[in-house]
Amino acid sequence: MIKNKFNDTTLEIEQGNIVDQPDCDAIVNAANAQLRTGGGVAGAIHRIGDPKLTRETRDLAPISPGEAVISSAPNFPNKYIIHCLGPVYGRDKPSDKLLRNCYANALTIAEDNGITSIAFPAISTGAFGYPKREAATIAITAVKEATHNLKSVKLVRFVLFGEEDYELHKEILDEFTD
Ligand code: AR6
Repeated sequence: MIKNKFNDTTLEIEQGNIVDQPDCDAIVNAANAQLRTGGGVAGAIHRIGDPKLTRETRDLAPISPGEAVISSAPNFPNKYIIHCLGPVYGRDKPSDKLLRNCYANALTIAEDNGITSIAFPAISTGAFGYPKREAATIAITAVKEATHNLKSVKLVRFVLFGEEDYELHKEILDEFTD
């Protein structure tokens, strides 16, 4: 795990599973527009949270690329799940802006709900095909920019499934270090 502080917020990069972040108030789902179960992150989250989770999220759907919504976190140790719809790379444009919006909107919702710690997966980099290096740069830039306005959120953790993704994020965070 590596970490870096921007303003009053610590940014952590960790290798692991998004469904196993018991010390975070909120975890983020790399959702689909209908906020249903799916593959990857959405599958892992809904396997634990359903059927209660889908009963709750179906009233919040559909959402558009870049948008984020919040639900409770049934069967999880966390208080909330924030569901973000990332852009499908090459289809939802401008992809970079839409991906940035996911992180910015999720953090705004976190602030509004008094969340102090939040864990993100690498949104759009699985089924949605976003090139990993570009996505990692956008994610870290978006969080770093958002820290100027964060009061409640003190910890933002990026949870990377694979070792390669973890190393890539570490490398990019290093580039951001003054
Ligand atoms: N914990 C952390 N990271 C994970 C996990 C996990 N349990 N599982 C996968 N990843 P994806 P997307 C990584 O496909 O690209 C779904 O089917 C994965 O290696 O979950 O935003 C939904 O229903 C990848 O780097 O999300 C949507 O239709 C990253 O998380 C669609 O996929 C994101 O992969 C969303 O696609």
